[in-house]
Amino acid sequence: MLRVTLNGVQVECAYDSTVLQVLRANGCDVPALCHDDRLKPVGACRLCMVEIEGEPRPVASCTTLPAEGMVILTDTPALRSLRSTNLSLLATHYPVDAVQRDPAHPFHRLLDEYGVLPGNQPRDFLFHDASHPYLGVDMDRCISCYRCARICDEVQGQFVWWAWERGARTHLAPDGDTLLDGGCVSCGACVDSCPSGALFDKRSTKPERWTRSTCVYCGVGCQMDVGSSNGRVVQVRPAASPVNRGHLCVKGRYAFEFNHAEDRVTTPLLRQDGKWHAVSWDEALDYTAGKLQEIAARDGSDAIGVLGSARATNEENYLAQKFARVVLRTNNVDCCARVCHTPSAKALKTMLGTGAATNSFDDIERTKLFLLCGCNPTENHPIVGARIKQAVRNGAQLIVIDPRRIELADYATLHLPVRIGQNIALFNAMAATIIDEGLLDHGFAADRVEGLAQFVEFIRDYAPEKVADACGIPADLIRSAARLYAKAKPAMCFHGLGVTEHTQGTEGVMTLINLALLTGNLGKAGAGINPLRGQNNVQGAAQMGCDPNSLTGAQSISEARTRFEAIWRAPVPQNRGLDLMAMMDAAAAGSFTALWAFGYDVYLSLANVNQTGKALEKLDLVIIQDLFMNQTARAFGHVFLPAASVFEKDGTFMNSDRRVQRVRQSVAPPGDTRPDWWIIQQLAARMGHASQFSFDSPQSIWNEVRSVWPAGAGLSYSRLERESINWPCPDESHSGTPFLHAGRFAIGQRASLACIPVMPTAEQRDANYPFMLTTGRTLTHFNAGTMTYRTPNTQLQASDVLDMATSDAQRLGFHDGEPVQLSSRYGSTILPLRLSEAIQPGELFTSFHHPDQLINCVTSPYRDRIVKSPEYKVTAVQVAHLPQNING
Ligand SMILES: Nc1nc2c(c(=O)[nH]1)N[C@H]1C(S)=C(S)[C@@H](COP(=O)(O)OP(=O)(O)OC[C@H]3O[C@@H](n4cnc5c(=O)[nH]c(N)nc54)[C@H](O)[C@@H]3O)O[C@H]1N2
Ligand SMILES: Nc1nc2c(c(=O)[nH]1)N[C@H]1C(S)=C(S)[C@@H](COP(=O)(O)OP(=O)(O)OC[C@H]3O[C@@H](n4cnc5c(=O)[nH]c(N)nc54)[C@H](O)[C@@H]3O)O[C@H]1N2
Ligand code: SF4
Ligand code: SF4
Ligand code: FES
Ligand SMILES: [Mo]
Repeated sequence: MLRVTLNGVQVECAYDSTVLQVLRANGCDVPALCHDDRLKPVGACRLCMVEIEGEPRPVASCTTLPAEGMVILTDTPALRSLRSTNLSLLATHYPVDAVQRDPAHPFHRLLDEYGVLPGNQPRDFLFHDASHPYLGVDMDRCISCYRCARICDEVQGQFVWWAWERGARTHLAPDGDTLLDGGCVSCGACVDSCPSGALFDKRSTKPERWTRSTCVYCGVGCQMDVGSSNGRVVQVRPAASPVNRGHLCVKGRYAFEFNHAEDRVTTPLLRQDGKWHAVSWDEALDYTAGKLQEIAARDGSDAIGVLGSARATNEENYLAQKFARVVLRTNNVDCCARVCHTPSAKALKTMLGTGAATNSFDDIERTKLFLLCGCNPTENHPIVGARIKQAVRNGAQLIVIDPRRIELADYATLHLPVRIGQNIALFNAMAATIIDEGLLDHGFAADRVEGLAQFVEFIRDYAPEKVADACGIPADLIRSAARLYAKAKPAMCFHGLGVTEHTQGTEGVMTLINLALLTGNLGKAGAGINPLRGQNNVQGAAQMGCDPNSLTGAQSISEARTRFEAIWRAPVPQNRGLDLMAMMDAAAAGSFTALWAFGYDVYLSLANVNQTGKALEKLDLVIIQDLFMNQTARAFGHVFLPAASVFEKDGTFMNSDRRVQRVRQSVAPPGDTRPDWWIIQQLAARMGHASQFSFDSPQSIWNEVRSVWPAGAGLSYSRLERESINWPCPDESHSGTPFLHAGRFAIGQRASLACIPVMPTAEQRDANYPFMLTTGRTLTHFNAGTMTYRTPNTQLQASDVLDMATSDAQRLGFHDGEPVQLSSRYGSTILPLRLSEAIQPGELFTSFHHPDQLINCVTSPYRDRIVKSPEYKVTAVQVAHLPQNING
């Protein structure tokens, strides 16, 4: 620590702080208009000036470091006069009427404090844009601090704002007619940083209170402050946390209006004679309990199943699986992790011993190289995407393996547009290169790797030259990628559904783990194999035990049975539980008759709608617990239980890098909606299990979770209040585990390499179905679309679109924007076509978010060979003009 004298008082400060930080830490409030903690200081506005003894002139405190014994003055007549002069220069063009309209604005108060009148001088040029649904622009109020441009460059990495012209004519504007034309992704960071009101949120209701919580959308787990007024969410602001560091994406920041949508279901509903009727909770719960008991007596416990929700809290998912096991007496419980990263969890658990991301997001700034495989972070995990971009700008290298030229491919050292479905051939060829060219990490292999000799034999068949044609990647590019990955240390791998959602999904992840084992990229900072998990709590839903084969904490039923039986005071069922896909198959076959799905739109989101429909229509009881009448409820529901949203309840989520973070209630649940945990407990009580389901709060549920899950025992609510901890965290003095497998794997000293031969999927192109379709996501919409399509994000994107290579479109006479018929061997839908340079000829891409387009009409019935995730990423299709377009 250093000691300095601040306005006559001695204070201590850290070596690496700036003088401005010292002032602020000591409650000394100097104006600092061009400063933002998230940005590199530039010292441009000259308002934060201070006098330092021995310095001939005042200095900018934001760009000055303290020194031992420094004597600092912040408020002298000379400084006040200097600030006043500088402020009037900044306000030369500032409009007077803006001040009159809103005198309480911080910038206007500052003008007032320094007696500065806005100059009100006309401007030569002004950028106007009234078209953005969220961002308001009034560049008349720009004071040229460039915070918008800097935060857009330095944090979001979008480079939308440019300073045009010189001297007095200098002005900020995007390179395009509108912000969106200029590449804006609507993150709101520039609005957040702008001190003058030139950029502002169009939705202007002032919050009465702010509540710290976790984002309701993706698995990044951004921390946010939710502003509410009159029982409504009216604003969201980013919070400083290790995950998002004061930044959000368009969904977290702006897409909250679904919460107050007019068609939010706010009373329990029962379907009678084909029509929904509003009923009381007593009626709904009595009916549901009675029906479940009747079905259990008639068809047996194993004819019933529960699907937990990746959108609900850990506490609620814990209760959901406990309900299945204790009340229904079945292990038939699963969640939508089945369809996305169960392959990752299975591969990581099998090979390394823990089925979760090995490293933490903190390592993004520590790694030398990113290997991105089948994930699209700038759209699907935007805060991770933005951090990767900045790390690459700061010198890290990047390899992108994705059939499409995703945004990050523009930043990549190498982009390998692997042919859809050919990951394993490619990853094996990279492994073959590492062996062949002597790039193996010998020390690591000797210490920690098993099965090398056998692997060396096996991998000979996968020399890049042998598989290049199949993967669609030239052999020398495969070799370059392998060399780059093997030589840059540490190297960090992130992967997504482009690896997992295949018939060889689990095996695809195993071949990635091989690469990390061969190069020693495990058990250290800045390395690892990291699935980018999907929803806000998909990691948690599975970890809490919404999985037929494991109990809370991914503990095997046979090993952990005694612990759970003691705490639950009930036997853990003996049956081999059905996973989600097995439940569907059993339903179609008639041996599974009741399903309770909460926060999961099964019908819309499972592959092959036709097949899903045939299963769901056979069920005698479909209980849906959701915010909205989702597609499953609409078509097949018998009971609808209206749930409170994430904004309306307390609890915790578990993010992609194993952090448990608090969710806090901001507004009251509307109408008769109730938190999922309340609903589950009520039903359990009606079915004779009140004593095991009598928790009075999410915290008391969480304390039971901690008692059954040793690796989570240290994560008390009181710690979560002030810390962000990655599990394993076995006790309250443990500081958490940012990276796994240090020194030793969870599975043992050594991990075994996996010899995985390529087994082509049965889904192949032919003359009738000449295109290969892959499906995924877009930035502005989220999964089943129930939430984002009820927000102004629809103005950013109105529907799913089909991306086709421009060369294919020209060859076949398709036009940009034309609605086309997309058909596979399984079904058909209509959607607009978009010409794209990002997609390879012969391949197509679309998202699956819009309920009307129901893309899963088209996807195939094939599944991962090991954990059964649907093969959403590979479908042979044809594209045709609509009849009216041919005629007209
Ligand atoms: N904006 C937004 N964000 C989301 C979601 C959302 O709906 N919208 N959903 C959330 C959820 S649930 C999840 S699971 C995550 C998923 O996040 P990601 O894993 O990033 O999701 P996808 O877009 O489905 O697929 C990623 C990439 O796989 C590529 N791909 C397709 N086939 C192949 C292949 O054969 N090989 C390789 N190497 N790549 C291939 C696609 O081109 C695509 O760019 O996103 C989460 N975040
Ligand atoms: N073609 C194709 N299909 C896919 C995929 C793909 O890549 N391609 N990806 C698959 C993947 S990875 C996933 S994860 C699934 C996602 O599919 P889903 O899990 O069905 O989609 P979500 O939109 O995440 O959320 C489901 C429901 O949760 C509700 N909900 C939100 N918050 C709460 C809450 O607090 N309580 C309750 N009870 N309900 C709540 C929402 O209203 C919504 O109806 O889609 C899969 N489908
Ligand atoms: S909203 Fe985000 S992407 Fe758009 S201009 Fe502002 S900082 Fe840049
Ligand atoms: S990156 Fe994910 S968690 Fe963060 S604001 Fe966006 S949707 Fe929310
Ligand atoms: S805040 Fe220090 S010069 Fe602007
Ligand atoms: Mo997912």
